[in-house]
Amino acid sequence: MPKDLRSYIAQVTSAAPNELARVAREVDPDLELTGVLRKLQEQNEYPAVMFEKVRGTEMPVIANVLASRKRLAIALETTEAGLTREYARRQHSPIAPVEATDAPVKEAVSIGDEVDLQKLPNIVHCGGDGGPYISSGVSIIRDPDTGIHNAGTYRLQIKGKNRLGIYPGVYSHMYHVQRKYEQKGEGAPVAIAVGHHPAVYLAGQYRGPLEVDELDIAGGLLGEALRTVPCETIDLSAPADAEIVIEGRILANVREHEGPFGEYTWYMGPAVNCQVIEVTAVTHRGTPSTRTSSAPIPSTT
Ligand SMILES: Cc1cc2nc3c(=O)[nH]c(=O)nc-3n(C[C@H](O)[C@H](O)[C@H](O)COP(=O)(O)O)c2cc1C
Ligand SMILES: [Mn+2]
Repeated sequence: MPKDLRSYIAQVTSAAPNELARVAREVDPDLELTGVLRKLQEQNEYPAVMFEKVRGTEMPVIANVLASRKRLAIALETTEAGLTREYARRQHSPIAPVEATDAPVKEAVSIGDEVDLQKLPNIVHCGGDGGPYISSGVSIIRDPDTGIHNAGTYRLQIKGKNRLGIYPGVYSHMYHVQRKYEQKGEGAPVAIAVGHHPAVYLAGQYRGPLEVDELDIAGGLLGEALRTVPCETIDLSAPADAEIVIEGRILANVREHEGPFGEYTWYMGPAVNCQVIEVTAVTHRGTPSTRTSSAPIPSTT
């Protein structure tokens, strides 16, 4: 069994059941999920929270996945005391991805006009946000000069059926690589994996030189090769065991109003003028083995 969000949830459920809370009743995607997290936070509690029913979508949502050292230790198969050392060891032991022969993420495929981002959980996180956001996707881009992959989490504003705002800071590799395409007048193919093993998210936070392939880092942190599969509509591969993959292109020479967004710092991140993704396909998984609902498990912060 490849390591993915589902295997990780199963691992947490057996190793530390108190680390996962479930909300069975329907919640409103507009501020209610984050309201629940905030209440827990006020009690100094940070369980992963599975929202089983979110109004307006078939998909459950899991939040707070990476919010405790105990759960991070479970993710890296170590102890809390050993976490830093094990992270460092894995970070320095990259493993190249392998192309998967089967791809759970292709169980449902929407291409072109079939794409509707509004069928995904459209979560409004904070009062004053510019709209619904996908706050924890791992966006993957490939350097057109070297073929090296870069991964990171950037806030993604849902702007319509097939349009996302993406805000890569000017310091980020994502920004730098996207500009390389733009200087040739080309859109930048990007694949966004939503819902995967925490190690894949940690790889997105890796800060190293541009020459390091962050899919190799994902493999190192996972402790096994990341399984990838070619995208449907762009020349790029994406994680085969993600819950959802969103494919598209960052449009060249287009900047649009995006934000504001209530940030992890507890301050409002201001509205900015930034890049836009035209989404060309959404693929996702079907029935999770760990639950009875017939939907994949995207995640949010
Ligand atoms: C939940 C979350 C949201 C983030 N949102 C953004 C964002 O909107 N823009 C950004 O530039 N960085 C954001 N970051 C930080 C980047 O993911 C991080 O700096 C990453 O290492 C950048 O990778 P890169 O330099 O390879 O592009 C976010 C991180 C997390 C965990
Ligand atoms: Mn990078």
